Amino acid sequence: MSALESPRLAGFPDIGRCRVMGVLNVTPDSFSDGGLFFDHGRAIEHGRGLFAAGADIVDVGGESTRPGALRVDPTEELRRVLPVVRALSEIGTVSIDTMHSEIARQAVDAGATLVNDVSGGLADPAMVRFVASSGMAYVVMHWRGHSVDMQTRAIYDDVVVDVRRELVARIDAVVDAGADPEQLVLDPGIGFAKKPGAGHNWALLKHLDQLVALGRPVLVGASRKAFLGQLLADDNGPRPADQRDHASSAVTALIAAAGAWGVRVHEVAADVDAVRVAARWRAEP
Ligand code: PMM
Repeated sequence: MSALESPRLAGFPDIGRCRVMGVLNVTPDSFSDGGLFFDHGRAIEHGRGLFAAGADIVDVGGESTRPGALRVDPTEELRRVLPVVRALSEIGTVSIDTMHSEIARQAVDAGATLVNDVSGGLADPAMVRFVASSGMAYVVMHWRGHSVDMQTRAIYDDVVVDVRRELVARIDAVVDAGADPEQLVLDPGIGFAKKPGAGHNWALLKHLDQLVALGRPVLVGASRKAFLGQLLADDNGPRPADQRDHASSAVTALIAAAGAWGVRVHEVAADVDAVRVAARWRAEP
């Protein structure tokens, strides 16, 4: 496989550039858009807007995973996401951001075509069985534990080597459960058990080639995250989440230029331009 060929992902033809996944959190408490789209009507309207702005995928989630967040009852999570998944699946490609296999199953029945599990199958043992039996495309993210105390687990000898090794272990577990490797997308889990102050996120982004080299599509969710707020801090403290979009687009261009399959972002229009720049950059001999 040449550097410019993408690995195959079940159900997703190559589009010749990094995909843009728009974030749609149907939650009251996500770190950057919490509460804005908690109402189904507003969530669906925002999802339509993300597609209109050029999103290739809209990622619908009903549980905040910001550092310190508490778990949401699965019945409530399902109530939040299902009507939104159903409505948006009629107009575009939808992924379901959940750690629960039952929510993934119902979202897939409602039209979702990608399961985005930030726990990489660790939170719900039934998830890998569902992924194997359904044949759905599945995002395996690097994860060390639930959000409530995940930052206490951000201890690494070498964050790039350790995250890569732990992701390979998750690939093995999902494939051992019967999944086809062509179902899998890898994600370094920016901000999840990664300390902004320790440089973990920057190291993973700078050495993204180490994950791309595993031969599976790589998705990265860096948009508006705390490490950018810290980079852009001034005397008032970290730059607030809703003022991190220019930096997010710069990071998107770098991630796409490094050969990522997708970026998970909030400000879709700018990031579509950024991935187009990166595609042209990569095409130049
Ligand atoms: N980050 C968040 C939620 N879901 N999914 C994947 N695959 N990768 C991520 O980095 C990721 C995710 C948290 O961010 P949000 O509050 O903006 O949704």
